[in-house]
Amino acid sequence: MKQLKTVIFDVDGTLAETERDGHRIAFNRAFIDAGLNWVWNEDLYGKLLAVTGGKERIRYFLNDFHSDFKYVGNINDLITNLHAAKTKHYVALLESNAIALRPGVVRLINEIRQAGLGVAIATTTTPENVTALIKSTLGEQALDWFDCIAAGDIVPAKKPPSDIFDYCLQQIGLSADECLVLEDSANGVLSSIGANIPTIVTLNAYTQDDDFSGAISVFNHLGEPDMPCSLISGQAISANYITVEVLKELHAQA
Ligand code: XBP
Ligand code: MG
Repeated sequence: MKQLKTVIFDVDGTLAETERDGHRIAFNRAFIDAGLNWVWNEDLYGKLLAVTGGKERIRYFLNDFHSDFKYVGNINDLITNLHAAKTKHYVALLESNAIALRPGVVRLINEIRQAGLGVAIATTTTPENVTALIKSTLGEQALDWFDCIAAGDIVPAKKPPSDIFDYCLQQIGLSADECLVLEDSANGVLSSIGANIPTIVTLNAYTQDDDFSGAISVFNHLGEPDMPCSLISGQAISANYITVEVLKELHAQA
């Protein structure tokens, strides 16, 4: 295994728990704006998360959960317009500091950079959402910390296909075995493993029952010095929370 050079972060569910209280709320506000009586409650949204990408998720909802919906106009235009409205609501939520980064994220990003390693992002969410999350939690200057922010429709196929990670590797000019991915979901792990990148998982309430086959280790979160993380499955670590040294150890054993 080559030396670790860059850590690639997923966004939703990994950097921050954005789905239940962020994206889901924004979708529902967009539906209200459009005069639609659709309500994605927490339980239904957990089912809809099987599909990544907000536009793709609306289409999945219509096909599999609301197939009796009749629409006179072009359904593709409806989906595009709903998603644009949703993104506006989501960005507004982030700008109101509604969403915080998960435990250990700021600490670990700083440790990675201080160790002279790179950080990058590979996500299916819309680029504006990544910009808004980083600006609202780390400050605008933090956008320059990332060697690549690969997001949304920049690639033809969203996770689970490996397109977004393949694109990210190509942009940062590194091979898969020089990198390590932090993900939160089965779709994300399928994508990063599909790109042959060693992967570690920090799961969350929506993904706790996901299949993380192929990941080196699964943890409940990254931890902090005063908030130990727990190993859920996979390779054990010698520390109580994830540090850049732990990442290097796990990467070397991949
Ligand atoms: C999670 C997703 C995204 C968000 C919604 O992305 O699947 O689609 O749920 O964002 P990741 P958009 O875990 O890869 O960060 O509506 O902008 O798609
Ligand atoms: Mg995710």
